[in-house]
Amino acid sequence: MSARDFVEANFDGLPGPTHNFAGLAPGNLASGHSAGSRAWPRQAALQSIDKMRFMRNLELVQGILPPHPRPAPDFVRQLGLGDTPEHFVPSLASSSPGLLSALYSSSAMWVANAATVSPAPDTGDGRIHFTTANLSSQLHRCIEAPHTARLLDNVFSDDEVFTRHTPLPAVLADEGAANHTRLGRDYGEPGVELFVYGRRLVNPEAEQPRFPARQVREAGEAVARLHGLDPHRTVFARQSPAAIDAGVFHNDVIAVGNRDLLLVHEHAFERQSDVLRALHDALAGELTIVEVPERTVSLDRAVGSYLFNAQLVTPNGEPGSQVLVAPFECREDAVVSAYLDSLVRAGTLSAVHYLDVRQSMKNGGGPACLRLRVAADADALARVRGRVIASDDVLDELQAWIESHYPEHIDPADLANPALARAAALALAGIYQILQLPAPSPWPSPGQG
Ligand code: SUG
Repeated sequence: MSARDFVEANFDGLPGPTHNFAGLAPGNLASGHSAGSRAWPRQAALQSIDKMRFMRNLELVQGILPPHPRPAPDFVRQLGLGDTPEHFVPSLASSSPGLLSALYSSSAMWVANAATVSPAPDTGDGRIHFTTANLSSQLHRCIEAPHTARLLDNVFSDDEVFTRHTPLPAVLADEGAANHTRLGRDYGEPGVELFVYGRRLVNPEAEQPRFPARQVREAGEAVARLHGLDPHRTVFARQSPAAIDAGVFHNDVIAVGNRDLLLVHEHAFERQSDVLRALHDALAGELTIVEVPERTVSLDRAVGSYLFNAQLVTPNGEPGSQVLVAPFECREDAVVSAYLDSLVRAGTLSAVHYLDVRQSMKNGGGPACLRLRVAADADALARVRGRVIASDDVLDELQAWIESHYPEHIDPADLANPALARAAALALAGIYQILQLPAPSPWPSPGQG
């Protein structure tokens, strides 16, 4: 297999039937702004299907990861709440509505937070490594980790080419690939992996004045060891506290890289010039860094438009190209769209495309949040289990199922009705069947339990 046979597959998380706006994520400005407003789960999932079709038309390998069961049956049982929605939903709705909305969150759609993935050429044993993220800094997100681990165990089960690591202990808060960037001219040659963190667990820096720093440095260090990465090809960088306080809760809100190109805001990292020099040196100079100045695109504008939460991709048919897939919100911002046009004119980007993922964006998830990158060769991709590599047929079947089984809209008060939990379970069962993945266990019927 030559380095040329490697591609980057993007696995997208499908929004779930209980997608709602609950304002659960402090430091994520969009989540706060949307809190309590009406959400449109069917539209969210159809926007995701359209996105996957769009990426396939760019000749990219597209994967699909299903939504998680909600309201989180395993977690509900662990908390001693039983397992019958008709019992625990109404009682939580009155005693602990915040917990109920966490249980219902569809946040697993942002699979950039599902795991950290290192491609085979970087790892100690020459296999593709996955570490499921524990997402322990937020209640509604830590619920995801056990189911994500099970999904990755099912989909990437072939031990000849994949190695999977369980989530790190919760105290080592880890938010997965959203704080990880893999750089290198070719997907099939050893690259350099950048791990970004917000705080240290041991000898911590001063507290953030406004918003919490989610990722712990020691988590990235553990992942790098577990994946057997070469320490000379691993770089650690701390997020700038000012960026976190401006709403950069993950690094992928302020930087995006692909192969030998890194697009990064001037205020992304602490000691930014040292970080960029370390990356440049580790890649022996084979890296183009575009540092976007504050005077051209301010931090606030970057967070508002999600300019950096775009997918930087190399379509299969265009080796060497760098195409940016950005959210619609970037096109609507005259300053940002003019800036992106200038990158195309300068030849840094071959093209910029804009996508409508507004339902996800309203909770702070742009195109890049919605996907998990897995660089792999054709052999490894052929060993992926389930029907999770998107084809026209799979996407058509998913679309038809979503149109007939997803709720059109959800208001906060709807979470108190156990019928939503039943409808969500039915909708989910069909998705798992279409993707040929083991079905999550159903709720017991109302009479039982
Ligand atoms: O963790 N939003 C997610 C958005 C995650 C975006 N992912 C990346 N940047 N890779 C979060 O903040 C909002 C849920 C709510 O408020 O209902 C939420 O969890």
